[in-house]
Amino acid sequence: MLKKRDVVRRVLQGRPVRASPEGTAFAPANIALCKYWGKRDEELNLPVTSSLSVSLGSLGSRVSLTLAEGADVVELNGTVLGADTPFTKRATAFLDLFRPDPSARFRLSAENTIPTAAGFASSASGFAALVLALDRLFGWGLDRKSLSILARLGSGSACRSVHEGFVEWHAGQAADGMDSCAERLDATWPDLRMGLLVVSDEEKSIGSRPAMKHTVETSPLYTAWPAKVEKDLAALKDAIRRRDFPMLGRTAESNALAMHATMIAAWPPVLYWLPDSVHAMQRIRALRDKELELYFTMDAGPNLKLLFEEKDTDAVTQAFPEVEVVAPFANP
Ligand code: 2P0
Repeated sequence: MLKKRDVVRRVLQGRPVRASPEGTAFAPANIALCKYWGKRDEELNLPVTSSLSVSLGSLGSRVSLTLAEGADVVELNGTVLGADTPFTKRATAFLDLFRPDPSARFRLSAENTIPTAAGFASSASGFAALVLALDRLFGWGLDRKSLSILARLGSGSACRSVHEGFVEWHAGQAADGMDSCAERLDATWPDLRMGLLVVSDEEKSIGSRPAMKHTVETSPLYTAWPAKVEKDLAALKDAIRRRDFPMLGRTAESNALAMHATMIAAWPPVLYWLPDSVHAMQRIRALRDKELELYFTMDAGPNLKLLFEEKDTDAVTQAFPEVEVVAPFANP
């Protein structure tokens, strides 16, 4: 079994280290239209299937990194965190892979521009920004493919956050995962909008990592998932190519519901939906019946991400005044 450290060695082999005083980088958050759900390798975060996402432009994470003396210091949104917080433990365990010598220490400062109170996961943008910051700090000059592979070792979906726009994460087949990386699709969609709809910002009952593993191990519906993904990926790429919004929306919504179906069929079941999540789904359906082209996707939590086009922004914000609208392809 290969370890993360072996992969880091393969990616960095022969790279000279030219440390600069500081490495700073930004990476966008991403929302999958075709989900990553299930691993073939837990250690390397290698997925069972490919997935496809859209990055959220200026919403994401900024990370600054310097080498330090004494002990690692981890700061999040201006507050220094304790050494035993989950955030610090996960960040420093990842940094262990990159210390130039065992006694080297880092000062890491992370800021999320995605609303933290909104309960939207920032581990993808966080690990992507951290890898980009490491690349700058050490002057590796890695290409996007290598950066994507390193980000995946932190969190699977982070490999998609090294790119803007529409991004496909190729599952790959190699045991060391050197072919499991994200690639930007050559397409834009300036009128595409995503609405972040917060149903609850409470800590979820089970994290996506254990939920994914539990689903693969116990859900009888999981065997249907790879075929569903294959079909949806092809449909999404076709919809993007042709700018066919109903097809994009339908496919993304159906893919998210199918992912949730696999977890609901696990035992014990994993049910992230709250009454307000279902209420929002029903309202979206009712608005669609009145000819509003509005769809949704959901991740491992109770919140919804609405999908619509720019021309329908007023109608959507009237129906959901609390929604935060994101234009993934707008220039900052
Ligand atoms: C996704 N999710 O494609 C899917 C949909 C959640 C639901 O990627 O264990 O935090 O670090 O590889 O990337 C969340 O999983 O999991 C995720 P790890 P990650 O966006």
